Amino acid sequence: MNRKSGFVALLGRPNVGKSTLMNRILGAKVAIVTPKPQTTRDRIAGIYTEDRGQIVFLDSPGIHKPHRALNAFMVRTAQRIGEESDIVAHLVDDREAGRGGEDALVRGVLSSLSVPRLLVVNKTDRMGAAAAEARRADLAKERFYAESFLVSAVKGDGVDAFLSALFRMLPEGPAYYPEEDLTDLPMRFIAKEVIREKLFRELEEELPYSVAVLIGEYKEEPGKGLVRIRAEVCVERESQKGIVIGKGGGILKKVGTAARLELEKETGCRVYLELFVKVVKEWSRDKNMLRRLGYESG
Ligand SMILES: Nc1nc2c(ncn2[C@@H]2O[C@H](COP(=O)(O)OP(=O)(O)OP(=O)(O)O)[C@@H](O)[C@H]2O)c(=O)[nH]1
Ligand SMILES: [Mg+2]
Repeated sequence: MNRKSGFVALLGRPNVGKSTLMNRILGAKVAIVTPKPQTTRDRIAGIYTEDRGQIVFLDSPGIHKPHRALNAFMVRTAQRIGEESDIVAHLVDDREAGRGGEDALVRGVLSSLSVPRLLVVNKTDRMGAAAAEARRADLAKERFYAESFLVSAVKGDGVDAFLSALFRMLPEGPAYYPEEDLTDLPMRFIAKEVIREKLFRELEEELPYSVAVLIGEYKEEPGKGLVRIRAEVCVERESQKGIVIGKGGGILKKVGTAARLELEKETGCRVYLELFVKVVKEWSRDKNMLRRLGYESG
């Protein structure tokens, strides 16, 4: 049998489990995951290669009402990811209507695409079989989707059936990436994301949404089995700085330790990680600042 290949977008509202599903399929952590919505901000490619061929999964920012320039960038990124894909998987979970008409926004993006759409109802472990099936049947009844699936990204249920359908639908074609690759993202980017994940998990309320990470230095010293990373944690206001640093530097220390341990595992090296907090006034509303922080979309 000839091998299949193609790009599959994972689209949907924030927090439905797009990144978790991609990591589950890859059997590795490529995308960061947190319990908070709007965790993913960029196009995150996850490369899955096996006997049947190669699928490049494109994890995307959750589609939501864009209040700030950062959010507009995120939604634009999701739209573009849909446009560069051969198949779009629309993930939903057990929550019905989204805040600010998110369901309608997702529907708008999906309608604008000409590729096959698949419905993936995720978090079946939490929903229970009957409720999950009811949700699937309800959403699938209009024939908006070519096929529909029930999965639990956390437990792995239903993921094989989803994968088999993708391989069935994709055309024959060559692998786009070497088969041992898991992503096209450089370690420098991964480091930024890992630090951001720890900040997202540690901070509350609006703070996660006011934080960006800029890697100032990423230096490998293979002779010493060492990686030196210097990163700036950018917040939007002076008042946020103290909260991110925490009493006696406690929060920043906790974030730094958690990020360092994960990056040591990832790189197989010792990691020296230095974090600094810096105020970049209202960066999330400023297009030029966004570009400087790596959120660029032409
Ligand atoms: N119970 C359960 N929880 C899940 C499942 N999949 C994801 N989650 C949880 O849902 C939350 C959001 O998961 P993510 O993978 O970050 O969701 P996302 O769609 O990538 O979110 P954004 O990047 O914010 O758009 C996390 O707390 C996950 O652990 C699942 O199958 N079952
Ligand atoms: Mg995500």
